Amino acid sequence: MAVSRRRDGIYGYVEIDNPPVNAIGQEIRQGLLDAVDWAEAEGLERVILSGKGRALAAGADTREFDAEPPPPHLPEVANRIEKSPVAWIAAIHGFALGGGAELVLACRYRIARPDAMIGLPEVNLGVIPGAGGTQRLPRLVGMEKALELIPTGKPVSGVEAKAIGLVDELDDDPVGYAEMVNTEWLGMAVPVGELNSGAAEPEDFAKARRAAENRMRGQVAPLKAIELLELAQTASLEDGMRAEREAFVELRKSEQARALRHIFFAERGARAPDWLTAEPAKVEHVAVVGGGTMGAGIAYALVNAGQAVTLLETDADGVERARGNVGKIIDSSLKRGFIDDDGAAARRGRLTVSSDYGAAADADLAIEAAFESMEVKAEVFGRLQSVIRADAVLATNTSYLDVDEIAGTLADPSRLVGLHFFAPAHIMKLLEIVRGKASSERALATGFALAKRLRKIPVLAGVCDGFIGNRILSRYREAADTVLMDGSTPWDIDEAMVEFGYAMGIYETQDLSGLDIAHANRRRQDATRDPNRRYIPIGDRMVAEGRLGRKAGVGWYRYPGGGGKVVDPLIEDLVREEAHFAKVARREFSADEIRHRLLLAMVNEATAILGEGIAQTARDIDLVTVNGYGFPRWRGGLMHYADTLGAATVLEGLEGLAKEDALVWAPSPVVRDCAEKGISFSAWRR
Ligand code: T1G
Repeated sequence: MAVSRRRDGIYGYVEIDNPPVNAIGQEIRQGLLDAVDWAEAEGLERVILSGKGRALAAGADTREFDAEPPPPHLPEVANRIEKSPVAWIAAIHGFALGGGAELVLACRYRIARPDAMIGLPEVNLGVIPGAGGTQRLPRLVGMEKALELIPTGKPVSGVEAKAIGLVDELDDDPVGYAEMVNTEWLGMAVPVGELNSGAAEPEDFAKARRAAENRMRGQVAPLKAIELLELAQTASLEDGMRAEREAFVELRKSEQARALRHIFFAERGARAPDWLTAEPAKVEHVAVVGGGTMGAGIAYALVNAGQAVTLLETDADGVERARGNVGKIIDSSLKRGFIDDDGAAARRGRLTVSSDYGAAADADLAIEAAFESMEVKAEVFGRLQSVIRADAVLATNTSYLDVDEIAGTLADPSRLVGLHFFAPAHIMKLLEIVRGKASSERALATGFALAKRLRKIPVLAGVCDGFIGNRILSRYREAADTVLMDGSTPWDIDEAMVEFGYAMGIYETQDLSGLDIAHANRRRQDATRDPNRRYIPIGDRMVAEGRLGRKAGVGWYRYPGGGGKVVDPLIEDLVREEAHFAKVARREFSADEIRHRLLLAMVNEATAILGEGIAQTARDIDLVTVNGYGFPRWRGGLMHYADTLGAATVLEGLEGLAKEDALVWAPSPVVRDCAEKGISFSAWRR
């Protein structure tokens, strides 16, 4: 890790070298400061700043953020570069993000590769640009553009950067171009800090605030960034940067920033467990069985990652439907510019759709994504194992069914693993890798290797009803339905959880997916349900009334003309009637009480999952809840949030609720254990 520097004549070359992403830690900051002194002492005419390896710099080293980062601080480095009599030129390839972009803004001149990525994404980590970004960016690209980029954290490509004036030139060899920049021209470049900061209309700031409050509801950093941009219109660079620094230091210590850093690093730490040393199968050709929504999404994710795919269906009609489903995704990716015509052709070229299982005979892996019925899955695996190579790994995408039972239908159960994708499978990053009792380590390792290839977030799960995420969701739904029966409404419950930070409440979400899915799961559980556990029938009543959700035009809400949701007073009558039949004395529930119950229900279920070894760590539960179930990212995940409450508080809350229903609210052993030991849920280990 270092900042290397060399001279060639009157040119200086300064290169940031801190693999893998040139994060700017203390050593890099010191190295840059030393390079400014060196260039001046050598009387150089220019310094060309670049990054070694894949990019210029990923930004400040966020691993330093849990404590006061050691000096020198990045604002000082940026200011020294800007004020130096030696002109610094930024030569940008790969990404220049956060502090990396702030160094670029401090340079006198900027050249980028067209495919570079430049941005100030700090709000995604719960902070704001802390080294001049909020003060220099509007001076360079104008306030309206700065209002678009900083509160959203959105990066721009090199081409877009050139178009808005964030960089001066585009070239495939930014360093080479920097060597040819005309001296007089360079001499005329005005330091960004000396430019006037563009102003914007009050309505522009109001619009940015509304956008931040809509899209990043509950988050502090985007609004603070807008405040600092507003200040940049009138304050000197020095005063503006002072205010920015104070705000950054404050935010860096905030719960939201800690939560967002937690999930950022948790996602990057999601990989095969250390004990899993088996060699994964080499996977080049994958069979996917079932070309419905899930199967088509999985097939696209695979061809998108360069894998050959044979998508199997039952008959000619099924083949056409499947081909159409994947074709729709390819066309959409094409239309949105994610791929070009050649890319689309290459993906189509890697896809075979057939009703002949023999077409998958040489597949290295088969993923079953057929109808959620044990009979169908048994039939699919029976056919697969009769044609596919004996060393091929088999996987099921089941959301709820028992992976061990499916494995039991195979001659060799050890080759089966669960790969639970989340719809849409080519977009959602979460992948629950379900370990059956018989799953071989090779099969598991193959699942993790596939996750890496697909750039998914893998989480190891044990076998239980719903694995990790769906089991927590079932408990969330049960707790919500209980509050509904006992006195609330779907919209009050949804609003309470949206205020907590969910983008959408559980009732509106269920209307999207369809009430029949949970209904089918409740029927499947009838045989094993604890007869002493209070059963909430309202969901069954809804299905009985044909209120299946958006697809039926009515569910928990009504969707007139297929449009947006509207509250439906009829629901209150249905609930009142069911409550009457159940002899429930209904009462009011405040939003706080709704949140208290629903969140404690989920935390308790999650700790039970932890205690049973279905999930390995609290961090894994955070990955699942944030990346698969809409838990607010800026709260760090369900268990990170539970740790902000503390185990003792969770225990006390559960014991309070247990007075009304001891069975449903019994604190899990892990809650008791953490409360007694005074440890966090994230520290708990089996
Ligand atoms: N600090 C420390 N480590 C980082 C890092 C960072 N900023 N960015 C990435 N890493 C690690 C990551 O944990 C992983 O580690 C490895 O690098 C590869 O990352 C003062 C305050 C740059 C687009 O928000 O968006 O500057 O797992 O798997 O998919 O105003 O990383 O290998 O041990 O993500 O190719 C602002 C955050 C910081 C950018 C690369 N910057 N990073 O994506 O690789 S705050 C950011 C990213 C700041 C200043 C402010 C992505 C990437 P490991 P990766 P990737």
